[in-house]
Amino acid sequence: MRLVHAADIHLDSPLRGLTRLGDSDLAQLLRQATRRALSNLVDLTVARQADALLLAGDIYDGTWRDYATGRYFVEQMGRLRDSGVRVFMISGNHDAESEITRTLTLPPNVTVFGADQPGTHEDPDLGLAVHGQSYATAAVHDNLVRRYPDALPGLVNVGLLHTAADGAEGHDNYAPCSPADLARAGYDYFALGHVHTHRVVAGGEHVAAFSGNLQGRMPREGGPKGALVVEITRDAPPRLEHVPCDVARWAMITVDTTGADSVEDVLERLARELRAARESAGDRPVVARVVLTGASRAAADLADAERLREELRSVADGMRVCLEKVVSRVADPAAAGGVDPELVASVRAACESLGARPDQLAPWIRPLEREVGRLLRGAGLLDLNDPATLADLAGRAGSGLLARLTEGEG
Ligand SMILES: [Mn+2]
Repeated sequence: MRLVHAADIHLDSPLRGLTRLGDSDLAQLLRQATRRALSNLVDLTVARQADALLLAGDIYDGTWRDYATGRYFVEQMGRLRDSGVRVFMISGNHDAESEITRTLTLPPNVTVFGADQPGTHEDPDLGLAVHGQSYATAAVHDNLVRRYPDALPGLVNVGLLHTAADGAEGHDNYAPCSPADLARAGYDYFALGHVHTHRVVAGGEHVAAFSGNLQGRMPREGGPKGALVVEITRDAPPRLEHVPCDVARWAMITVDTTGADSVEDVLERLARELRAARESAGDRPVVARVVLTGASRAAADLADAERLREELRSVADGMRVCLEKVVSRVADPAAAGGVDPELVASVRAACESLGARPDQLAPWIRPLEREVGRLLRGAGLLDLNDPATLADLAGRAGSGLLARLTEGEG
């Protein structure tokens, strides 16, 4: 059996940062991005000849501003009906029963689970049993999966759950549950929603996974976004394939400027990061937020926000990356109470010269040699007359000192 699992479509959700992009073609595309990603999901489901599409909540971002949002979803589900694909869906915190005030009738291939209690829908033709429960209200703090029905014998069993699972940074801790709770239901596959990053929560015989959201909507939702194609066979654990459905990529790019001596150095580091984001995005437009961190002697030049933005923009333009925002947190090493890189460089040079000519140490070593030289030699610990030993001691003292000077950096 082949299923496609998606979640967190957040259809027509307003994407952040669009005002900064003005009225460009890119801003237009981003406004349509969640819709186009849904249409890509339908294309994928049909192209892979999936038996069913599973939607694990937060299909909508909240109640519809007007019926156009609902009409678009109905239309896309209609395309699946025409291809003979069934759809099983639950609502999440964003589209809980309490949040959505408008409704439209969905085509008959779509099954929506109720919110009062967990339910099961069987499809004997497919040999499939789907278990799930929608959210009645936005904030669900109970462990819902504990009350999910047991797997039905002789069928492929799949669960739908909107959950934070065992916790995820940046996501409300709704319907929490452990991987063991999910495995206990004994389903072949658990399709999870809510966490916007693709992640396999439980492996082995009873697989549970987040598909992540379908389209990134802000810098911290960077990287490929899409759906999971799930292959379920009789004698092996389900196989998952993450397939991008997004039409534009977000990237959060942090450039550590520590040790960069000039704006050119910083731009070179940025170019490397942008190139990586560009390559992973394929043909899609990339929208990046750039954050500069660290302590650099270029801090004063980077402090001019307008110049910085223009400098960074020309690098980004060359890579066909759009800058959503530029944030500089670069500290001046001297002003920040750090150690002046020039001082570090002189200490390093002094250590090197001492290591090369350890006889310079002799005047300092002589009193020590008089007091304990014989004892140290006798114990086989140190020979203070041996130039190689002195060079080693000088080297170690130097690297210790340098480590103390630079430990606040980075
Ligand atoms: Mn959610």
